[in-house]
Parts: sequence; C-alpha cells; structure tokens
Amino acid sequence: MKGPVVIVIAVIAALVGYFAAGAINKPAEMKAAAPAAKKAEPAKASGGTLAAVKAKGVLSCGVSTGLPGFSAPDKSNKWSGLDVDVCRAVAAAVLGSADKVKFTPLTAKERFTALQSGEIDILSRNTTWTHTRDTSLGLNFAGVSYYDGQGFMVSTKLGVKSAKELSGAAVCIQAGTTTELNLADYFRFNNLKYKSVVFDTSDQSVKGFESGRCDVLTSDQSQLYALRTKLADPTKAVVLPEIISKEPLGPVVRQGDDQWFNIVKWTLNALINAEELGINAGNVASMKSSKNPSVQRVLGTASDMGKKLGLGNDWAANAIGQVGNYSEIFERNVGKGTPLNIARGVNALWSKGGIMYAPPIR
Ligand SMILES: N[C@@H](CCC(=O)N[C@@H](CS)C(=O)NCC(=O)O)C(=O)O
Repeated sequence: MKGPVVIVIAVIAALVGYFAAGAINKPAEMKAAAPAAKKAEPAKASGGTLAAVKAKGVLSCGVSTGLPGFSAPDKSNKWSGLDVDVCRAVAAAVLGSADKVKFTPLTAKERFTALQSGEIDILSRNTTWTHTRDTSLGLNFAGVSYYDGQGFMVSTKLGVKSAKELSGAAVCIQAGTTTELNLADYFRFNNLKYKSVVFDTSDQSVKGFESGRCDVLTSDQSQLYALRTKLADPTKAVVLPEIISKEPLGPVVRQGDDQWFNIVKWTLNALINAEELGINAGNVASMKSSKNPSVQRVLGTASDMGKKLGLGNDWAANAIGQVGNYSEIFERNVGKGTPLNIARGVNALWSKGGIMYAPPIR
C-alpha cells in the first residue's frame, strides 16, 4: 500500500504547487502582470462588434414595433423616441453620425433572439433589466435610460379607482414581457382573479382595449401614457395610481464583447453626465474651451477617454452635439411639451431629487 500512497501524496503536492504558482487556467491577459501606468487602451475582450459596425458603416438597432415617445416611425419611416436617441448617440460616438442607424422593429417575443443571433448590434426597446435576463440570456444591460414601473389603464366608464378593484377583469397584455409575469404575481398575491388577453404588439393591445376585448390594459406606466395617446378618445381611459413593479429600462448588448458593452454603457453615461455638467447640443462647441476638468474629459479636450473605448476622443462630443444631453432627449421625446407629458420624477438627476446617476468620466 505504501507505494500508491506516496504517489498520491506526490501528485497532490505537485498540483498544489502548480495552482499556487497560478499556472492553471488563467487567461493570457491575466498571467501578465499589469503595468503600473499604461497608456490608454481599449478593453481587451472584443467580440468584434465595433469592427463589424465600422465595416458596415451603420449601427443595427433593435426597437419596438411602434411606441410613441420611445421608438416609433413617422409616415416617412423616420424613427424617433428616447430609445431611438440612445442608438443615435451610440452611432454618433462610433461612426461620427447619428443618422447612421438602421432600425429593426421587434416584438417583445422576438427582441432577445434578434440580439443573440447578431441581427442587431444593440437592443434599445423599452426593455426591463432583470436578474434572469442579465444572467441567462447571454446578454448584458448597459445601464438605465428610463426608470419605469408597471401600471394599469382602465376604461373611464368602469369607475374603478384602484387596481385592487379589478378582480374578475379581462386584462390586455403582451407576450414575452415582464408585464405578464408581474400581473400574475400581483393578482395571485392579492387573491384577485383575472383573465389575460395576450397580444404580440402594442397596437394590437390598444385595439383589443378599444374594442372591449379587455377591461384593463397593463404595461410599463410610461407606455400607458404613450398608448393612451393612440386611443381615438384618450379621455375614455384613465391610468390607475398603483405601480406594481420596478421596470428599469435600458439598452442591451451581447455578452462576450466587453469593448462594445463599454461603448454603449459609457455613451449613455456621457449623456447623463452632460446634463449634470451643463453641456448640451447647443453649447458643445463653446464648452470645448471650458476650464472645468470634468467637462474637458467628457469633450475630449483633455485625457484619452474615447481612446480607452477604442473610439476617437470626440466620441461624447459627437453624441451630445448631434443628439443632445439626457435632459434634451427626455424632454424632446416624452417630456412636458410632448403628447406623453411625463414629468422627470424619479428620472431627474440624483442632484435634483431623482435617481438618474451616472458614474464619472475620469
Ligand atoms: N418593459 C417590459 C415590457 C416591454 C414591452 O414590450 N411592452 C409592450 C407593451 S406597451 C411594448 O412595448 N410594445 C411595443 C411593441 O409592440 O413593439 C419588458 O421589458 O418586458
């Protein structure tokens, strides 16, 4: 017995030494000691999306099939909305032009497959960041562009004041959404009965609601305001006060391309930081001579913030100059002067009573 025991001990000792030396299973870039002060370099793990987008000369952006304020086409098929502007900002940062975007309308059910398969480079379609989506779909959420929550819209003539009075209601929803899951949780938890009437697009849901196929339409509250504008007579519907969920909406990319993930994440952060720093589409040129170091870093007049992303240092200046800062984007698409008439609320900057907070560009 002695021989095999000695051999086993020797093998274990060798393995322990091997592991301690850090020689096993470490990716190449981890083996090399990081130099103390390196020149600006983009993230190592590139899945090739940046190169592919540059080669195509156009950003493929997945959007909704039509949701006013967030992503909707006009009669000449020109897309606009808050989600559309996130893509336009990324195109400006990467390709130098906010117009170099191809929009692909997607239903809720189709959206993740389109991103996974590479049909689109970015999904910017009122999509809620959840644990399951972030961990099991091979996707990464690049931040939050709008903090939302699920609400209910009912026909005014029902005379209902609270969602708790909705037991027995027929509820219009869309397949493949968090809406569907939250609705089930909420009604079950509150011992309410309901019948769901499931559609693929928001247009179908609105038609279902208008034609009386359901008593209630539920979705992210921002979308209820958007959908209400689509009703023949918007005064015939009322949005109830309850918010039953957290729906942080934001752009999504594929996992495995850290460089592209960083580009989308930091473009969104740049738009939010620009609002905080008072940089907007109108003053971006004059702000380039600002002495404020934070402004200089955003606009690329100091430091190599663009280079670290694999872009030109004018990446953020292009995005802000062509699309505007977060406040301009919000107000133009969903704000008080639009049919949606949404107040900043929780989407105000953290310094103005909201929770919109971007990490610093430094
Ligand atoms: N934020 C929720 C809901 C997203 C969703 O798809 N909502 C519908 C209801 S308004 C919608 O946007 N439809 C637009 C379309 O049909 O293209 C999610 O990520 O699951």
